[in-house]
Amino acid sequence: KTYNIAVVGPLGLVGRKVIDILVERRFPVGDIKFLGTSKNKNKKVEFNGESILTEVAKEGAFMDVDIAFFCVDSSISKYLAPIAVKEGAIVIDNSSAWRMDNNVPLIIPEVNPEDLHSHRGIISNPNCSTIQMLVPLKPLHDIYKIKRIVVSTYQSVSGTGKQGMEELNNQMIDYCFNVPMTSSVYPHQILFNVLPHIDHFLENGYTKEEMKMVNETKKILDENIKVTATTVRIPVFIGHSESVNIETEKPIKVEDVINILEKAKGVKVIDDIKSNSYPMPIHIQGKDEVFVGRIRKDFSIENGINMWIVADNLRKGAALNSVQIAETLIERNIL
Ligand code: 2RA
Repeated sequence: KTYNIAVVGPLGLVGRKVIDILVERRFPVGDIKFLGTSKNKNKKVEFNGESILTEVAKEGAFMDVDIAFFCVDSSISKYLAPIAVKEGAIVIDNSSAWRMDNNVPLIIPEVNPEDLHSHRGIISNPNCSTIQMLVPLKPLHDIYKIKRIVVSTYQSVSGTGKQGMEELNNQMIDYCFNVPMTSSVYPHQILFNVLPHIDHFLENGYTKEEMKMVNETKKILDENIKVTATTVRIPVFIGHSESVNIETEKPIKVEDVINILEKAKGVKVIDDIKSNSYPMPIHIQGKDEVFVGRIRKDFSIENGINMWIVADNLRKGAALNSVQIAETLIERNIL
């Protein structure tokens, strides 16, 4: 059996990755259409050696679609996803528009696939930094019950989209030619800098990105977990890194954590300090797994562990997770 697919926003970083990953994973695609703005109509998009022209994403475009991957801004998703559902498609949405909606499951296939059964047409893909944190924490939570998470992130500019990558690239060129750098995407220079600021500031003093990590973790893993986050943008093109500290209810040993994570689905442990081996963005680009290293005891509390988590934010943090959601829908026969 094959499924008719629409990719909404096929020219963005995540949309393009969804298209690549559908081919790579031999997803059972029947017909496929690429839907964008009227400005981007009739642009060529390659799919499996074929050149397909983009169409306009509008009412009526989803009549013959089984699964629509939405890789667009929240405002577009808010308006268009209900239309797609009404026309018979299941929407897998990458924006933050629906994540905290009680009627919309927020899914990481390795963590909470069972929540898919309650979907009413729209399924939300979590924020990239939440996804890569929860893939390794889920098997630990199942055994040791995590009480509190303290996370600091080191997020690449591709998390902002093409324009973030272009800004870092342009600042590198300006630096090389000794001309003044300009910043328009970020409030400060990103080259040679670190910005403790992702998305906008909220009234409570945290950024929206920080509160996404708090709220999404509660919705996906356990509403009783306490989470505090500091999210930071760094001058790396692809790959988000995270320093994660967990405090558990039950006693927890480093050797057991390593054993559990080595067997966990979607996780790869790289942890050998004697050979300076730990996960880094330069090595994980293009990889599907979530990489964990620097696993060590937190000596400041009774039951605590520190770890370093790195993943390709465009793949597991976005496009791959979306395609895995679609695969899980098929496996569980809930399309
Ligand atoms: C970022 N979390 O890295 C965003 C992308 N979804 O900015």
